[in-house]
Formats: sequence, structure tokens, C-alpha cells
Amino acid sequence: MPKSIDGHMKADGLKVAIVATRFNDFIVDRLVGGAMDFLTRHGMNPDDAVIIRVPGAFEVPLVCKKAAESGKYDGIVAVGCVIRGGTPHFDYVCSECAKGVAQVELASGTPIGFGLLTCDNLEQAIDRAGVKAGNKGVEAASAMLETIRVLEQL
Ligand code: INI
Repeated sequence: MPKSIDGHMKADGLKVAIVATRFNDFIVDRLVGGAMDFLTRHGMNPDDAVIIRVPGAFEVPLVCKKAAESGKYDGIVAVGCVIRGGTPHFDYVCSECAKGVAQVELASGTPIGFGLLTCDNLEQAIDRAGVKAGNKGVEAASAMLETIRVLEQL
């Protein structure tokens, strides 16, 4: 029988930073709410979470880096929403955010749930913020929690 390592899903005692963009906050607040709801239903004390607001997705990696380096948090949930406009700006913002968050996660060893919506239009964003396609804040929080619990066993 192979040995199997699975992360359990208890969030009791965890300290979590949620890094959230102000840009598109109508959508992003739903992602923050989803992440908080998921984590508290899995045992996290709401007082053990901090919600850190940043201007836009481009600023997310730097703030995640500082939060991770502080050593105060067991994990980070990064949430934001980029909606395609008429210029290539969308592609730069999305790729720098994704690349930066991945770099911070690997360099710091702090699990970061990646909940950045990258949408062609507002309808796609709404669908992923608690409507047809679920809530990506919940998914990011769940992924962070599971990764924390896996790392504890390695
Ligand atoms: N930031 C976002 O988080 N979402 C967007 O849709 C967006 N658009 O479309 O421009 C956006 N741009 C701002 C960017 O993240 C930076 O805050 C800005 O460039 C200042 O550094």
C-alpha cells in the first residue's frame, strides 16, 4: 500500500491574511466574504484573520511578500478581479500578479491561495463571485488550508 498524505480541513488556530484589491471591489468583496465564510465554518476564529486592502492586482505580490516575511500568518488568500479592457493592460496586470504570487509562495514557503479573477467581462466576474461558477474566494481559501495541512506532514 502506498503511504498517502492528505491535508485535513480544520482551520482551528490558523492565522490568515487576506490580501484583497480595491479595484473592482464590488466583485472582490464577495471573494473576501467567501474566503472568510469558508475559513470560519472550518474553525478559524474571525479575530485571527486580517484583511489587507491593496490598490490593484499589480500590488498583490509585494504585499503578499511582506505579509509572508512577517511570519505572522500561516497562510495568505490573495483575491482580486481583473476585467479585460480595450488595451493590453489586462495581460500585463494578470501575468505579473500570477507570476509574483507564485514567486512569493515558493520563496517564502507560505501557502497562498490564488483567487484572482481574470475575466473578459463583468458577467464572467459575477458568475465567479458567488453565482453560476461558484465563489473563487472560497476555492482559494480551501486550497490554502489544504496546502497548509499538507506541508505540516512533510
Ligand atoms: N487592477 C485590478 O485589480 N483590476 C483591473 O481590472 C485593473 N484594470 O483593469 O486596469 C487593474 N489595474 C490597476 C493595476 O492593478 C495597478 O493597481 C495600477 O497599474 C497601479 O500600479
